[in-house]
Amino acid sequence: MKTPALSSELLHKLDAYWRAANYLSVGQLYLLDNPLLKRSLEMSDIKHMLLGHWGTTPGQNFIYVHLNRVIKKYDVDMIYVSGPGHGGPAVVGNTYLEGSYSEIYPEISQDESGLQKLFKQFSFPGGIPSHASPECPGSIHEGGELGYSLSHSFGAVFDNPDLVVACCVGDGEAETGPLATAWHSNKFLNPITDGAVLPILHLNGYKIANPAILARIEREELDQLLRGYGWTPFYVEGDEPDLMHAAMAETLDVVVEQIQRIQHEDRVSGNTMRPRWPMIVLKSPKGWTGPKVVDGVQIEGTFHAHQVPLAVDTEHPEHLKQLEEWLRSYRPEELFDEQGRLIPELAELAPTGDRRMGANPHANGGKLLRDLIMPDFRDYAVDVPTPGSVNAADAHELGVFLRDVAKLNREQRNFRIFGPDETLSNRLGSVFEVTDRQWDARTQVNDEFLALDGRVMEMLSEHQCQGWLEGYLLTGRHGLFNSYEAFIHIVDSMFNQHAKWLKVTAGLPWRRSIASLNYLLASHVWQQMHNGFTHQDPGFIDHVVNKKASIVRVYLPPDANCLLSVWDHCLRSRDYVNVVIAGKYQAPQWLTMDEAIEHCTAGIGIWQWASNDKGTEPDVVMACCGDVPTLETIAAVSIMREHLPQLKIRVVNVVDLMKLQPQLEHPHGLSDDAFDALFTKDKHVIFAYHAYPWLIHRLTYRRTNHDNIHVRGYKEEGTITTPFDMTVLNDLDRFHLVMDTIDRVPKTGDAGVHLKKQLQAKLIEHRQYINQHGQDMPEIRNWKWSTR
Ligand SMILES: Cc1ncc(C[n+]2csc(CCOP(=O)(O)OP(=O)(O)O)c2C)c(N)n1
Ligand SMILES: [Mg+2]
Repeated sequence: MKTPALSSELLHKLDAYWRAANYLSVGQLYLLDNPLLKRSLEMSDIKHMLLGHWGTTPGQNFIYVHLNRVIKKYDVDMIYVSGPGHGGPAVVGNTYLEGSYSEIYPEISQDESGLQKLFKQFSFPGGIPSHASPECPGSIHEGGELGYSLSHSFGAVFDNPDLVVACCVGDGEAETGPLATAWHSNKFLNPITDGAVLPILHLNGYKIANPAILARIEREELDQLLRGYGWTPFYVEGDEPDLMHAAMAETLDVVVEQIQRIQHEDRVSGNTMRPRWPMIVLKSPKGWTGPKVVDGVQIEGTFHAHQVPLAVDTEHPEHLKQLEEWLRSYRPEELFDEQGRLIPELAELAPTGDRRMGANPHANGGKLLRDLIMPDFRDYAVDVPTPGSVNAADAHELGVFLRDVAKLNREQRNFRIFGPDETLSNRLGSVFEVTDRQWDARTQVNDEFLALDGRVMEMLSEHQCQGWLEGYLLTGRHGLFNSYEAFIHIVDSMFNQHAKWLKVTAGLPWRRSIASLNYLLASHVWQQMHNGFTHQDPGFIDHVVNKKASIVRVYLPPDANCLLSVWDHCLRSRDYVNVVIAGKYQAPQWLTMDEAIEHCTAGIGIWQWASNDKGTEPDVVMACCGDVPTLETIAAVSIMREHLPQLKIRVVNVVDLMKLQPQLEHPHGLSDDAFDALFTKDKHVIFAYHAYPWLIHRLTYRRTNHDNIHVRGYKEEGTITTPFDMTVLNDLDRFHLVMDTIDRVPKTGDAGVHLKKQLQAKLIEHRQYINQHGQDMPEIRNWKWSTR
């Protein structure tokens, strides 16, 4: 007969440890004082505002305690991801019990006074949030917004062959779109070079106020669902603690051994079949071990257990006694000594040193971060003898550079490119000269660039790409997410959460810097010839700039050399979210590499070669931001310099959008003097902008000359049409820009009136031409910059 995983002595110790974790959790929810219950509870011991979540917490405590056991038994390098991160008391309590919490926060000491502070600080002004927030050691996943636990877990194990991420998935969380498709991540995991994710689906039956779907379908259906996603589920179910401890221990031994066997077989014996990785379904009551009934209402095992199950206040004085009974049911006097320290027989159950999940360096990824080996981006320069004399596809040029980033860091295995399905269509195909898309599902003869090992991760789920990349970055690696500009909105909310995480971690000295989250949005609003209106939406920028100025950066490089310079910067930067928008089609190149470096370092500047205001105040400032608006502006300037030669024009190009904001609001912001020096205090500024025009007003509304800034941008006019017509539909084309200038600058006089008439006729000619020929007029297609 097989010996049980747990001796009865160990079983009782594990149960005691679990009781200690549960006790700490209830203490965090309720207690201001009297942390060891050395005297009877009084109303003054209770917090005035009772905040937090009990329902998920005992189950997560149970999981954590059992993970500790297998970490020790098998010496597993493991971190824990709490999908329902609202179970904050569980991760805080467990990291406190294992000692990692007090090492980071010495004032929360492992004694009675530390316990009191631990309890008080939870969900308390000046204290800590109720989730597995950045303040919590061992966390890479706050779990406030549900749905991303599995994606983060997979991101963490890519290129970490020895790491196992145990991921608690809420049965409610499992209903979210991102989580529902995250099960497929197993088709992207390389068992040889990546680690393993152990999902633990927490079937506690309920969400906030509803049953969870997966808890209300038949076992066979659930089993088929999980097996259909490629997993091998193991079930641990019940509510009787001793039986549950025995079952969980036994099951965890089986799954850990299975994970090790799979890895061993693939790594040593060269098995190449996609493994059916094990997972656990843990069915336990919501609010397990808490009050069974309160005021006649069933609590344990129902959705009523979700938050604080027992209101203890002056209106419910009788609940004070019930709370005391609940707390005493864990028998704290058997768990903590007189000084409030966990007794040694229990403390020794936790792993030690970096094996403690709260101290594992993977969960403070900056500790493991190694700089990328960077090629010299100047070597990838497009040769630009004179402005506008050559064409290139910006994203393609970047792809050549990224190819070599991938190549140079092949040994380090710390750089990956994520995207839904668009690495090729975003013109980054050069990377496939040195690597492939990682793929562990079946392959067929006509497949291209698919391999078990590859630096490119493509799954048609923006949520997965974002979640994987976040997990990858948070565990100390580098990467980028390339996507269509319109569809990056799908992850607006995930971006929010990551930006919030970065903001909070910036205030935690023990959290080390991590690589920035870099977005490359090629296939932008102005270049959607294949797709039309659905694919035309430049609003992600508007969303991004709501976040803390210390975190977000937005770049719109006008040409390939600028794009290269910007990316060199982004890949070296830390703790930011960088959004870079770039074109992918052949377009005029403006700056030499040296000029591009100077321009991008400044972030904004006057293009002297296009301007004719040398040494004087201009009559008009033609400002531009984005590759297509820059092209239209330069073309407009060439028309004006030919037809209105007396007009003094200054061209200002913006690469770094945040330059426009006041210095006080963004670290990149120009001083008012510097802004006025570029945009003047009183001249008209015709501003051609890549995205929705209102943002430029929002960024510049405090500037001296704001009343004279007239912005042209995307105003939600789109369809399948020619590239130039897209700008015409939105009044951003060269002709409109010139007509705008004529309308606003009296100095253009009769010559201006005459020119305007010609341009109006041109617009009619344009419409007729494209309707007849289906492409732009030759004078548009073949236009080149020149000043006569
Ligand atoms: C995306 C998202 N939608 C809604 C919520 C609000 N919310 C918080 S907890 C919760 C229920 C979670 O249920 P489950 O995942 O089963 O967690 P548990 O039962 O373990 O508490 C909901 C809907 C949220 N946090 N995130
Ligand atoms: Mg639930």
